[in-house]
Amino acid sequence: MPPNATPVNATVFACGNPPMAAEEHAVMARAFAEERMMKNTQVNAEIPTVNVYFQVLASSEKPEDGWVADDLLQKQMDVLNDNFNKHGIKFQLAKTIRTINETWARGQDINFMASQLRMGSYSDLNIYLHLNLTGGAAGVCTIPVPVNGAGTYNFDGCQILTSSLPDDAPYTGLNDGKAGVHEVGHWFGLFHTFENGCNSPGDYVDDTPSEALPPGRGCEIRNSCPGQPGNDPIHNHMSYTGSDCHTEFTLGQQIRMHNQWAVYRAGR
Ligand SMILES: [Ca+2]
Ligand SMILES: [Ca+2]
Ligand SMILES: [Zn+2]
Repeated sequence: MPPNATPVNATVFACGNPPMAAEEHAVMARAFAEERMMKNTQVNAEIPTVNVYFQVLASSEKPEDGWVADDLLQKQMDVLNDNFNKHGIKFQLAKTIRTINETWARGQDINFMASQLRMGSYSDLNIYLHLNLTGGAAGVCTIPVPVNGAGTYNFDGCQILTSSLPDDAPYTGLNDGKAGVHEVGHWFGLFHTFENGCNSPGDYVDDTPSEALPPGRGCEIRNSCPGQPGNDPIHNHMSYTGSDCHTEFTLGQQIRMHNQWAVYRAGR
């Protein structure tokens, strides 16, 4: 392979999602206030089994060029279900689409890519698998927004590195599928637990302790915001600690995901 075709084997978890924008602050503040008023009664709001479209972007039909085998995709499905089922969210594989396109496999021109490839409705999840992503991220994903024509709709979905899939060869790297779990958390309207650093209201979720921005790596217990209650949420999927530390969503995040689904994705 030419030098620029070497797949990125991410070993440190990082995500390409930017800090919360001003309009997102407004949306989250409203959700936060509404959930408090409802006293969390919508925790069991039904989410139908979510269809997953895997969009495999490869530079050739060789496995090392991103042509991911079905069993590996099934393992990623299993990791998603293992981590979301306990929160009332289930996934089923709808279709796998494999596309040979060197540019897209390298994470370039992805808006045009999505406009060409995205499948299903706004309640269906497209997961794009790339050899590289901009800035060395392991993934990036859209958050739910009001559907306003094909423009917003087409760009909806998650991008993750092929090397973050839960397996070894030929894609070494994170190897646990947790990057996918984190990105799908964004797809359901969750933000990073270090949003706003130590400043209230943090990520607008009550039961995720604040952590400094950016949080430290590694799974050791720490308290980067001593002025705020609780130790850092090192085991939270929406933290940056390291995907091997990531084991949980909180009840508050579960409620947020269900409510964001009901507001933005259900029936759309
Ligand atoms: Ca919080
Ligand atoms: Ca603290
Ligand atoms: Zn993220």
